[in-house]
Amino acid sequence: MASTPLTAAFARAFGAPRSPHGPVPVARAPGRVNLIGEHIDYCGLPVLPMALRRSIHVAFRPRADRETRLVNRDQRFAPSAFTVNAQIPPAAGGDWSNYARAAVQALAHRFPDLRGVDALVETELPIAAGLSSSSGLVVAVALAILHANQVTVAPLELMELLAQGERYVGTAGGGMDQAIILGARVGCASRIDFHPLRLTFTAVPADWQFIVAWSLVHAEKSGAARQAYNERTRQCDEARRLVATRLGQREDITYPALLAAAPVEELLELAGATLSGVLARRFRHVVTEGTRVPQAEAAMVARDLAAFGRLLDASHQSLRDDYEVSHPELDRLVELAREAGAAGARLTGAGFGGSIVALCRVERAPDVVAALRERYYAPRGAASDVARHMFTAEPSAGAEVLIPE
Ligand code: NG1
Repeated sequence: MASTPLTAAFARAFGAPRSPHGPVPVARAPGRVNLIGEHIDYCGLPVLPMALRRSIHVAFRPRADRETRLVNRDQRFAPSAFTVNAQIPPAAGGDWSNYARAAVQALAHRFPDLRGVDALVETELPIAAGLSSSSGLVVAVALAILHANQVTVAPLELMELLAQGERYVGTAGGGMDQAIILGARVGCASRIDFHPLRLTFTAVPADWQFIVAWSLVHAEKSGAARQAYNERTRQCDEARRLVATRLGQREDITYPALLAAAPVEELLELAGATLSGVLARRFRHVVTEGTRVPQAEAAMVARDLAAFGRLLDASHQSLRDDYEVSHPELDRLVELAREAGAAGARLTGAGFGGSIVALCRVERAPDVVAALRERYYAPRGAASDVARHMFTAEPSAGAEVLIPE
């Protein structure tokens, strides 16, 4: 690490590393692509993501006081500074540093005596592309602070702490992102169960290739998309309570318990008879997506690419029509990927813009990539930058602190 440009940039931003400590350590947090199980983590239902190789890197140095200073190598994001404590005032809405503040505040709650860090942030992840650059920043900053203070937290506890902590930014998110970013295993997708949190790994077949393609539409979670996201979490809650009551179950029954209490067909029938049109559609997405996740996991175990692809397609349709979180550009990308020979494709992440994930056999991937370049990116004037917008996704390892030699 010692001679990486990141370390050199750190020295330019904060001064050369003090001897005898030598070069600075770097916290690395990968992005993630959710394969299936979209908009159901906050309903407590399992999801199936994997980590990406593309990561956020945070080079850091412990400070002797409680200040934290952040510099981003991307100059669109202004430097920021705050004092480590359990009540950190947020920067303006949408400011990138709020994700770092979220992480530090959550840790300061748990460990009152933490010192701060000087930190230089660099990301290979496209921002607001549905690949969890925001939770990557939360996790990387958290690992930097923990390492700088020589504090350890058990992985599952840290996943939950940071999932709660990220709500600081105003999104009522589930716990998928922090869990996969911290817990991913190389070569594998992870089924994440909630309450209690648990990760179960399945090897991604070597002849499967997932392709991630950004729609060129930013899915800014700080704007209207946040409201739309939070609105859906409330709608899911209300739908669950109404259906549970109609079924003669306790109002506070969880979605997993509800799915165990009655067959999906019966739940959908009850929902149709009980809920308004919008709520019935939201409910239908949640319960059908909830059934697709174990089916997809089984298809991966059985190496049944066609079955996995059909589930991706069904998920996209449900997100588009029932959950209404797609975007015409995502629909177009999905359509083009399928026409080019993908076994299936869907929007990934929260939607409202962002990226798609498509699945094909490894040998087919060049055709799919070429078709998207020519038919999606070229007409939009983005063909020259295509490697930034579209890439093949290798299931990668979770976050870590890299210590210089
Ligand atoms: P992204 O794609 O990062 O906006 C969000 C939530 C997830 C999950 C997905 C939809 C956060 C940090 N992430 O992800 O928990 O609900 O949407 O499946 O809120």
